[in-house]
Amino acid sequence: GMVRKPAAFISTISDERGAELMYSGVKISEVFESEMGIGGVISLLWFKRRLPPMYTKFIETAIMLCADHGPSVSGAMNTIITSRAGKDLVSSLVSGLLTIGDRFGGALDGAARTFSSGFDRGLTARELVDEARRNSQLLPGIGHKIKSVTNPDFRVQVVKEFVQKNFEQHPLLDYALAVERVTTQKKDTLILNVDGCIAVCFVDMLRNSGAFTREEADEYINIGGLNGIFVLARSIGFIGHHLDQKRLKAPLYRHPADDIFIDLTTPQRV
Ligand code: Q5B
Repeated sequence: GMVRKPAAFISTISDERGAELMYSGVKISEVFESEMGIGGVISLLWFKRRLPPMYTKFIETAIMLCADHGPSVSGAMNTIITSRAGKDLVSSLVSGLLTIGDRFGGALDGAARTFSSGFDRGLTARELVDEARRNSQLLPGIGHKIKSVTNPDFRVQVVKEFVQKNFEQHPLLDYALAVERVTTQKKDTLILNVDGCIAVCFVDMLRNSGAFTREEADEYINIGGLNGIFVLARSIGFIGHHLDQKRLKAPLYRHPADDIFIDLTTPQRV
């Protein structure tokens, strides 16, 4: 009989071969008729299911809040400098995106793993903080360079209030807030930051929305998809910064020498 050539790869999220483009089995016409918005499109292409409107609204809220945070943050500076070096949109964008990681913007996956692991092992907030200190680890999702208890981050407030008002259960958010109460005793900048807050609320959505099995929820935490929210959101801002610099016809950037301490006297390490 006929033998089918083995496929080079398998893809399970979209299909453009028929009369209509499909996102995870949903026709593009239906995507528009149902007015699912960008949150709905993300839920189809990232999670292969239609999440209820409250959760697509949560995803959209997170994206809107993380779209930009001014020109001083690592990623925006990289984008601006690259743009001013005469580079194109894609180069400027990826140069900004490459700064996203454990310290800047990319703490969502680590926060989801750390807080859910502490919660699942039944550690108290204090025990989780002590464990991190014993292992000389910083808690992902805790701490901010500028924001503090006395200078709260409005973005965190919005996410927190949305989830407290709309999610039936939010045990991970409650746990992370208990951890924040411990860490802010040490220093008032050690707040639950925007990465951390979105991450724990995401875990609450994955675990308690009824849309995912527990195995699926754990898988999304393990494969590290949550940083995608910040990456996608901040791409909006980085593109904005690139266009801004081009519009301003900003020249090549060179950092002022008087802002750099050059010290050639430190002994060489061999
Ligand atoms: N300590 C964020 O550091 C920052 C601790 C901690 C336990 C912690 C730091 C950190 C984890 C990674 C994280 C996401 C680097 C941040 C973002 C998006 C953004 C950015 C924007 C946007 C801040 C002082 C003392 C020391 C430390 C201890 C610090 N963090 N202990 N767990 N997590 N966090 N990143 O202020 O005893 O004195 O040595 O890495 O969640 O990126 O807007 O800018 O939208 O663009 O320099 O919001 O927290 O703090 O290093 O002076 O630490 O606190 O061990 O203790 P800082 P340090 P000690 S949101």
